[in-house]
Amino acid sequence: MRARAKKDAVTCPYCFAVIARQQIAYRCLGRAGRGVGCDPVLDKELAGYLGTQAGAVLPPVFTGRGARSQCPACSRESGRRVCPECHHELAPAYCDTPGRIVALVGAKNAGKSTYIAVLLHELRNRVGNELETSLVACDDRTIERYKRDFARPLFEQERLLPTTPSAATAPREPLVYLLSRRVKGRFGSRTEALTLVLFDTAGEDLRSRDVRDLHLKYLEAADAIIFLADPLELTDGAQESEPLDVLARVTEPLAQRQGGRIRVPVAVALTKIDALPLPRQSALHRSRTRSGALDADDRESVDAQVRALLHDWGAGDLDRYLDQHYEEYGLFGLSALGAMPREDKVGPGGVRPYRVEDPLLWLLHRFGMLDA
Ligand SMILES: Nc1nc2c(ncn2[C@@H]2O[C@H](COP(=O)(O)OP(=O)(O)OP(=O)(O)O)[C@@H](O)[C@H]2O)c(=O)[nH]1
Ligand SMILES: [Mg+2]
Ligand SMILES: [Zn+2]
Ligand SMILES: [Zn+2]
Repeated sequence: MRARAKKDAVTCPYCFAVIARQQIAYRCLGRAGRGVGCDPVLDKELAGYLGTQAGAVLPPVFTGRGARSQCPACSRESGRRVCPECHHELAPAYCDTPGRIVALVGAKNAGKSTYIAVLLHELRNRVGNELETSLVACDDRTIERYKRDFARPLFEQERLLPTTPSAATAPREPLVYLLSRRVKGRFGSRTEALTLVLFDTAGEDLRSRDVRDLHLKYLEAADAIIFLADPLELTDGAQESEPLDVLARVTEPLAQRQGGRIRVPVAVALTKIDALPLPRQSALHRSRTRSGALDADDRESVDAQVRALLHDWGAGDLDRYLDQHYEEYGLFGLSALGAMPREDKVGPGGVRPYRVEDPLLWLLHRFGMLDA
């Protein structure tokens, strides 16, 4: 397993290189604003990372020290920090408090894109207010892409999201957010953060071994994993379980690298809970009380309820597989849409999510960022 990020090391959330803090590089500000400064040139490292030269013609990268450093070519000071490996810009907030990396995976049609859209929306609004967290996008492209590919279609146009194209045909770039929170400790309060690195992976990519290796670096860098599964795939008694198959493909390489049970906590969430005929008194239908903390009793009953469902459906092998391979896992049930969609639109009541934040609350608690 990757050496746990030490205080003096930062993991680039784009290429996952582990960088000593003093090695974080700078990009010259160029001629922006005032006259003097370097001309833009093709940045080969960044172009390599992006897979295209578009957006990679920029003022040069240089090494230095401190929060700001002087460009050796033009003498202009710059505080714009970049990864020394892939040259992607690193947000100042991320350099200051690099959070634990949370990765998200799931099979095709598991509900990943919808979940990403709704989770971020909730963290911005209701859940963010309740927990007093702040959510900051770590780069401009994250902001643009979230609006264009997720928020606008789902919330404004109320259309379902299209199938995510494979990484083999479309460039793959994560949405990177820093979710931070003031945590009171014995010696005053401090800011702690989770870095949500959300690759909206195409489910089909995790099925092919080749492309899955692309995601391996991502999974190896993760401090926590959220695994989404479509319960309808588990209930239909198919002899080949797609969710388990994908989970195994994700788990095998991690297990091989580190030997023994995997220590990274994994939150396994059944999506589309609204589509299940559940008894009224089900914990999954009960709304979580909004207390600004993790409700341990509620957590236990949801975990137990999902486990019971899995066993009822004859999908107990998923539970056993998790137990064999992970030291710590939590079972969750959630609904991003809150109701069955009609054709390509969300239900008539709009997007009414429930329990989408539960896996994150558990992880926040797990990382000492939230009381129980
Ligand atoms: N009932 C219900 N259906 C949902 C929910 N979330 C997603 N769905 C359905 O599942 C379909 C797939 O959701 P996506 O979010 O696109 O799934 P994905 O995992 O991104 O799929 P790929 O990109 O193809 O891998 C949607 O078009 C909806 O029909 C939910 O909360 N409730
Ligand atoms: Mg998708
Ligand atoms: Zn990088
Ligand atoms: Zn310069």
